[in-house]
Amino acid sequence: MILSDIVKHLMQNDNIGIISHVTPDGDALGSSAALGLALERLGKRVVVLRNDRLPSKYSFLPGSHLAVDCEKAPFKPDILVALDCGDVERLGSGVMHYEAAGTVINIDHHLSNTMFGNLNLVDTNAAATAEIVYQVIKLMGIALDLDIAICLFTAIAADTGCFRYDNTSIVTHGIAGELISIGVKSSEICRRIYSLRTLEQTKMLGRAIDSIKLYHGGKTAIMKITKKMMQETGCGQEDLEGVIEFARDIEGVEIAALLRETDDGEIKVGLRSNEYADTSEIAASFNGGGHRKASGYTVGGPMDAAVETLLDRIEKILRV
Ligand SMILES: [Mn+2]
Repeated sequence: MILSDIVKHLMQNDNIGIISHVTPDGDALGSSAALGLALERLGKRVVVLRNDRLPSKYSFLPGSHLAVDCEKAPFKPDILVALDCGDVERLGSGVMHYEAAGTVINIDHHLSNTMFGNLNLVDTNAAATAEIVYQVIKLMGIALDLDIAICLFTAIAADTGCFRYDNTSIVTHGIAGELISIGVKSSEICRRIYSLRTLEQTKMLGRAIDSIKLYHGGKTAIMKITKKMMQETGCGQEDLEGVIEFARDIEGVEIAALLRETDDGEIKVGLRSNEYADTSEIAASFNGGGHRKASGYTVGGPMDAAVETLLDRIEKILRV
């Protein structure tokens, strides 16, 4: 069984690198820190390799002493564990460790995962990669402490919209219950990652909401964020997590898209659906990926052209 193979590899090797995807979200950060702390308990040499800086709202996460920039790894890992990462490109500058590592373990829950590891544990039923990391930690025989529990809980809460999305299962609630029994403050973490915003983030949210237009008889909501809006509000891309939900939450909407102009003029597109639409299909057709109800891709500009091609693609899969 792949899970026990993975545990065996982790137990038998001492230099372990953990990496996740560029522009990390709560699952990427929480899963990485949880596994890092667990392996540290076993006396392993562990490093959590970071592509991008830590978004400030996740600065409360334990395990930051394990994290370094990809370029500054203090040792060459024998094993590289990639978490929550659908393909090698998502490793960003971490690809150098991917190429150098003896064994790559790929643990993920994305439908679009390319099975790029030597050992691949991809469970698309898991609400978060952290649910799989929880199983790994348990099988290694490590008792969950409060720090590990906070990391796992944050990761799961982030990927389930604090237990609101329909990826939330009995398993999800079971794990969350155990983590709460260890001392995790559920309401505090959900507030930190979902409701708490700086004034700048709040102003940006207002402008993003203001940009929403509906198409296809109200079934598609498009939100646009320009470079200029980012400059004027002083926000960076890490300030936009969750903004797209305000488009998805509009009554009657099946597919919501957030298009953001990057500094180099590309358009990053996030997609969400409510009931039946498989957004990962749309993302894949633009060389992106993700889950059925949450996915993304990047295309060239300008913004209006990106909106037009996206609307065409969406129209083909919407039920009218
Ligand atoms: Mn995830």
